[in-house]
Amino acid sequence: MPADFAILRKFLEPANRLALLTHEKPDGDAIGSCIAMAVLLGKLGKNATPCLIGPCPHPYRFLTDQINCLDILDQPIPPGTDALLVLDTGTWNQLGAGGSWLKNQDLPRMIVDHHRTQDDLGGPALVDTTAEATAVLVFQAYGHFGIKPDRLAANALFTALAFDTGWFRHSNVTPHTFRMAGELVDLGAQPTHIYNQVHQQEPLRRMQLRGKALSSLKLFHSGKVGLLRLGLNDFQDSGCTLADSEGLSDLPRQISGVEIAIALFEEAPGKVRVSLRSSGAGDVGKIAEAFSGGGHKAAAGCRLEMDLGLAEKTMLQAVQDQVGE
Ligand SMILES: [Mn+2]
Repeated sequence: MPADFAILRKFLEPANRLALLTHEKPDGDAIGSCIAMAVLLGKLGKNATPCLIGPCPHPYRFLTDQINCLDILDQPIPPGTDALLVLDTGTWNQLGAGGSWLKNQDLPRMIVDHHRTQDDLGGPALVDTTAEATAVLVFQAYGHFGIKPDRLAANALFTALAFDTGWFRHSNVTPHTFRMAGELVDLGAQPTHIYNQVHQQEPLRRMQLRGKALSSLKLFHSGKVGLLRLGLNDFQDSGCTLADSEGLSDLPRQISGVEIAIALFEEAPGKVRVSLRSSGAGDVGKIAEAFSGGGHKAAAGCRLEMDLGLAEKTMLQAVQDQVGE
């Protein structure tokens, strides 16, 4: 359903100073949409501040460095704030610690989002589930108000669009996605610079951990299951923590024929974090649930209280039915 921007216009009319909130662990779309919206509201003569739940993740600082952003866990809401916009989420769960912050604010609020799941956050919502990213709605808002994104906004919108489409690889990409990307480049967006900032700033320790993960890769169940494992010593040797394992769980799926990926990360002696991915018919959410974890059909996780060796046997057995072995 196309978004009705009259609702946004009406909501914004009495507002002069807005705080823009997005979900916890903000990604490219969350941060890019907030920044582009803050620029738009500035051009409409309003004062708008992106408010993040925690510090801005490093890959996106090239954007947040160019505009005043707050960390609401650390800083108070700007005095005189008279309205709130929530971008790229519509659920209390996704707001995490920002949820109680939002509940404590006695201010009108509106939601701008593209996710299907929506709670009642206490205000009107502009939701278009057909949009590739929330940034698509923010870009349309520029059109609605007859304003052109400046270079910062164009870079922020491009970052958001690229992030939520996996750099134009995911199945949500349409001809519209490429047209919007082209328009943003016309407006000054710099895709090469963005890619370098977001994806080519890895610390050496993460690359070394990736090397260890890659050399641990093994195939099981006629090549339909790929498994990698990292022990406590692997993390210690490369100076990494569990947080550095982000993104590694996808590696086994890149092998031809692999339908289910299992990644085992030893977080403490006798404690293993399991990450599961499925690219075929298998439902890894069900497997994780059987071990008190959770997730979706294609991505899920759980924790096991056992050593790595036993965790490997346990998970290989658990996925067996899903790959028809
Ligand atoms: Mn999004």
